[in-house]
Amino acid sequence: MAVSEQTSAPGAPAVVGDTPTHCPYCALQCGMTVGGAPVRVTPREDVPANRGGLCQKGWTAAELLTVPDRLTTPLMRAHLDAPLEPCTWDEALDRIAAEIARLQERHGRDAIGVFGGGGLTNEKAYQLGKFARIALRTSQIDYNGRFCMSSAAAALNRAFGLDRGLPVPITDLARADAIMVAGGNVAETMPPFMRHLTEMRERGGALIVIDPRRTATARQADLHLQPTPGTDLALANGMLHLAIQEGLIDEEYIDARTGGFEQVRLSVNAYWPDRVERITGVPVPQMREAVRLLARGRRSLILTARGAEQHARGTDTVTAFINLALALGLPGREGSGYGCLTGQGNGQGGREHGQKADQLPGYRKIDDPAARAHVAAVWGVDPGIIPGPGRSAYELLDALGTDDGPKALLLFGSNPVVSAPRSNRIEDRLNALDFLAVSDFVLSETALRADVVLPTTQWAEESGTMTNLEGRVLRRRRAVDPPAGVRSDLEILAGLAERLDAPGTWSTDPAEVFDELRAASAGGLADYSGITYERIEREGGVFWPCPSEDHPGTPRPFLDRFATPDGRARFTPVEHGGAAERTDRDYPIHLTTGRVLAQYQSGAQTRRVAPLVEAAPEPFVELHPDLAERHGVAEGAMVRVTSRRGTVAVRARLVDTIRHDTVFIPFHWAGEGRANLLTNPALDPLSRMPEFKVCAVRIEPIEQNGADQ
Ligand SMILES: Nc1nc2c(c(=O)[nH]1)N[C@H]1C(S)=C(S)[C@@H](COP(=O)(O)OP(=O)(O)OC[C@H]3O[C@@H](n4cnc5c(=O)[nH]c(N)nc54)[C@H](O)[C@@H]3O)O[C@H]1N2
Ligand SMILES: Nc1nc2c(c(=O)[nH]1)N[C@H]1C(S)=C(S)[C@@H](COP(=O)(O)OP(=O)(O)OC[C@H]3O[C@@H](n4cnc5c(=O)[nH]c(N)nc54)[C@H](O)[C@@H]3O)O[C@H]1N2
Ligand code: SF4
Ligand SMILES: [Mo]
Repeated sequence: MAVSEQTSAPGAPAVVGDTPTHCPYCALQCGMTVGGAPVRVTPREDVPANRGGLCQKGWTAAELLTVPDRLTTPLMRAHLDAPLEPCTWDEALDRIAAEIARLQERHGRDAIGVFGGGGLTNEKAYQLGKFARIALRTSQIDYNGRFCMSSAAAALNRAFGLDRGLPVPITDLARADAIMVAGGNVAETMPPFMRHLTEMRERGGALIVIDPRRTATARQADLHLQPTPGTDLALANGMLHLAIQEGLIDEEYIDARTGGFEQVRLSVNAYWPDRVERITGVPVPQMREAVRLLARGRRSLILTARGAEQHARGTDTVTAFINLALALGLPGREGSGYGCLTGQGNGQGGREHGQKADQLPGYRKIDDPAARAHVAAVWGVDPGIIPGPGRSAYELLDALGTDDGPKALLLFGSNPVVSAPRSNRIEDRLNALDFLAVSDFVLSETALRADVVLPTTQWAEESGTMTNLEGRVLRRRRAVDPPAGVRSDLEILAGLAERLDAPGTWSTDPAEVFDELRAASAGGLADYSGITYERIEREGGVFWPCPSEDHPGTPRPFLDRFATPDGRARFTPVEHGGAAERTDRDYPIHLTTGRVLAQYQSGAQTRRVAPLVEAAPEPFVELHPDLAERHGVAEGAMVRVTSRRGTVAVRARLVDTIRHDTVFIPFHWAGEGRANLLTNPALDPLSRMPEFKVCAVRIEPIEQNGADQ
């Protein structure tokens, strides 16, 4: 397909033709065709994930291409208090290169931080990691995936030796006997995913949902467990206790395929049902029913999402669910197992190619000499110049502008002013920087604070690959020409690498970068070396690992063995510790945060799409009518919610679907209603995941006449 070099104004993208590609948003990566004038999207029937379905965000995705405030020229601030003003690409890139040189000269290589995103294509994520390591030679790189799936990743690595979201193709789900979703509201976060669950239920399978709220997903479940936020670990241990007590565990499988069960068997002795009911608030008969449903057939899946994972004990919580899955004999069997639902468009691939602080491409460890030698050879550099591991995402943001932290930040594909925990602190840190550069296609709340803003291409204007929640590598295809004046992230990195006299090659062609990524990943855990653009087109995607061009790819990775040294899955005993911050007299209520259907993440994209704004115009706090009454809060009234870190003012939404002791605020909005002014950045010791899903708050009505109570 020929792509015209001609460019056009932002209001009217020149259409290349009807092009099959994938949605700009979440990890389901629904297939869609983009084309027509004006440009519109139509769902594809040939992509198993969505089979002709799209959610409201997908249906309206074409509007993203024509948002009125689309960035089409680089912007620069002459000095701290000066406004952002248009400049040329040379001026912008020269300024960034000069600031890098100046700050590294004065403070060393680690003076420059890099922050990436799980929405970036594999090619961009790879190039960004390489840019940090050999152009900047900084260890200070991490990305927003740390806020997303890092706890599941750590638990998957610990148990199975491999971090792959779903262990089976999505089409296996409909044939399951039971699926338990812990902390996922897929009816809003991946609506077409529900088709697979509905089909399973129509065939007689059971859906179990664990969520403190009776969500749209929970309403479609056969069984809904409604725990106190932050208590899933105890719940999973309690379910394992019951499985043992009722003789439902699979001893033969445990002997043949796992190690370490005896310790776990002993440790869950202490999780007798009544005690677990007291910790979690889930009645014992419901726990028992869940275990029976999971154990009754041979094909069951336990899936976790952010509700169970975004905790200071997230890794251990996921481990508790994996222990349960292993004891029931599920992982490594066709159509069953444990899986994590990845979140961002390239949530899976984004963490495999080296934008994480401790990783090199192919999911290699940056402190492994063999890994460094392999990747250095592909990059054409001495392994000695590749830095060691750096700080995790929150720690990196938290260190900005401090004595030993980075003095400048280059940011691609994230909006931490809205999405980072304790975001007022992160705003302060960003303000303390000597220099901030942001690449984005809109002026996000973070880009607004930058010294240089680089206008970049977006999904339908570029090509590359994305790895969806199944581990299937897909092609993102260019469907329209980008507006005049914008450059791709690959072009931006190449322009900077050239100015910094960086070693290595800096192609701006995604296909060439993908070929280099294949070589860099060869022999690693996430081996993409057998995947080519042609194969992806021909086969409708290829599952990694895929170590050679005649390898079929790996839709079900653990059928024969796990990726551990002895091929066995590992049990690890884990203990309930509860939320990092307890409720008390001053802050008596649990706050949890999450998503609504019509908004995406920090909202930088979806708050610019009119039908989505109409559907979800403003932040709100969801609370139970009984709790509202106790606090004198009426439906639709403005409420002040306060934690130890900050205060927000949001409108009350009274629902009887939430626990009495818990309130919920979605995190998609900036300003006064920003949920992350409240959240607790307590970090998981292994994954460094912040505790987005539970902290302690109090609520007060705000009087209509403006006076406070
Ligand atoms: N509409 C929309 N869709 C999205 C996104 C979006 O921003 N908007 N983002 C994408 C991304 S990056 C991600 S990571 C996924 C996230 O997808 P999900 O994990 O499904 O989304 P969340 O709303 O963050 O959390 C899910 C549920 O966890 C529950 N929960 C809160 N605390 C707890 C707890 O302690 N235990 C349990 N068991 N549940 C709890 C919440 O009530 C919520 O209903 O969605 C993806 N899809
Ligand atoms: N309270 C609370 N906070 C949370 C969560 C929660 O559940 N509760 N969830 C967390 C999770 S799971 C996640 S994933 C994070 C996400 O939060 P963020 O990291 O802020 O994610 P986005 O809003 O998707 O920001 C992406 C930005 O990059 C831009 N962008 C998109 N594609 C590209 C690209 O290809 N190149 C460049 N240069 N820019 C691009 C977009 O316009 C947008 O401004 O939020 C986390 N924060
Ligand atoms: S479910 Fe996700 S991938 Fe599918 S249309 Fe909606 S946002 Fe896009
Ligand atoms: Mo995420």
